[in-house]
Amino acid sequence: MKPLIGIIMGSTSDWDTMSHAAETLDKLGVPHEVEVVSAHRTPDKLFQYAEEAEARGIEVIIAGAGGAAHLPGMVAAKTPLPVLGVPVQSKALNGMDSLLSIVQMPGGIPVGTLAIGKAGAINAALLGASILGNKYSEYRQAVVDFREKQTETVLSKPDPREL
Ligand code: RP5
Repeated sequence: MKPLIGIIMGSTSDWDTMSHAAETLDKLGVPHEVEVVSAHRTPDKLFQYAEEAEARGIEVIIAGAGGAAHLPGMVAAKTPLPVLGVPVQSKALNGMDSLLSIVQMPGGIPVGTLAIGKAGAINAALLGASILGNKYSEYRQAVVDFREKQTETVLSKPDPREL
């Protein structure tokens, strides 16, 4: 199936985090692609990816980056598609640098920014699927089912000592 969500990241070192977005989309059955696209190491590739994504059929872009994390903002500047940013936890500043770089976009070019690290990657996938769910009923249903299963899991084991 043609990918509807593009997961991109600034470096292969971001994969530990961004793999959680891909795994979540796998669970939801949402077709996606994964690629390293660096704002500062491969700037021309970044422009090309952002400019061509919509025409290739991509409808949502999830962009993860760490440190001085330009990738989500620069991609958002070059495409009208919704861009969801995942701040990767950096070693030096624990991801606060990534978070502030991604979330503090000046008015005019939004990046929907998620939490730092694994939680942000999972939620970016869920939010991406919800966005697709406005158009594709199967992905809306997949998100509803995911939530129901999550609720059942919590309710079925209320005593943490039994986990
Ligand atoms: C950013 O720099 C990447 O998104 C990554 O989080 C960070 C460090 O990259 P590496 O030096 O590990 O390749 O561009």
